[in-house]
Amino acid sequence: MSDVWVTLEQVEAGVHRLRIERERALNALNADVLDQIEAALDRVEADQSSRVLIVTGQGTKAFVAGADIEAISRVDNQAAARAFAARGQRLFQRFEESSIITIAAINGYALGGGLELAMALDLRIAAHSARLGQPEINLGIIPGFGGTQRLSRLVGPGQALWMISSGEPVTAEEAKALGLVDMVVPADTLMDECLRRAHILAEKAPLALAASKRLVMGSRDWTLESGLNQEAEAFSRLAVSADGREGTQAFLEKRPPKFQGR
Ligand code: CO8
Repeated sequence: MSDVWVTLEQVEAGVHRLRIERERALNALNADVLDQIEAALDRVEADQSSRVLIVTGQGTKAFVAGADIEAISRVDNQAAARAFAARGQRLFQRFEESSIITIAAINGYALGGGLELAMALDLRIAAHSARLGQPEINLGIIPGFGGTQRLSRLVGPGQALWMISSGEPVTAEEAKALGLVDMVVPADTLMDECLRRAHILAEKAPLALAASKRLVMGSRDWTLESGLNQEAEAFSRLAVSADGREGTQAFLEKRPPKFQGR
């Protein structure tokens, strides 16, 4: 049996925390770690009550310092390299396609495949001490788990090209200014802030929560016309859903709503 490098715990109703626990290699991603992340995601998705997933790394030094360089160094043919890249890309895409809202708790270095994982998650909250970058160029390679595409969508092509072609990392504050992370907090309050946000989300009407993610994230790829059509369609379904009726009625009756996910 391989080592256990990923743990999953339910921290409150609807909220799970996935932790990559390979601290001695700064939580670097090898094939086993990717498999274990996927197995954890399967478990979260199989649980109908899941609303939010927080992803973080073990220790105070790294979120994830990249794909495992030792494993990359052993790849000796193009097909295997392509398969490894495709493996990571597919997995990270699953986080985006999930109806569960995902939060990256960036507790330290988020480099290479680590930044690529964080960028595939929905919200990014970083500790002041975090450093984020795509240093693959220093290894003679480029990002292969989605970095060339997601970084440019988040920070624009000029900054993305600078980060990818120079390999220079940015501080958490710089990442915030670039729109690469949503919030920067002291390291010792990082998990509390993520849990606070997760709690707020987990109490919302589940169908509206999932629709919010699908529509906002989809807006990156759709035309405005298509996005507006999809918004109106989702709005119309939610407006007459049981939770839509309950939410508006509860407001009028000045009481908290009781949402049921239908
Ligand atoms: N892979 C494997 N091991 C790693 C990695 C990594 N990405 N990062 C750190 N480690 C290991 C180190 O080798 C070291 O191990 P040991 O103690 O056995 O020597 C241990 O973690 C601690 O690291 P350091 O001693 O280097 O710690 P420092 O504080 O001196 O430095 C750094 C921290 C700056 C984070 C440094 O470790 C570093 O530069 N790491 C590599 C960062 C990097 O280049 N990441 C990109 C990797 S490539 C990638 O992600 C490609 C993604 C797409 C793949 C597509 C596949 C085809």
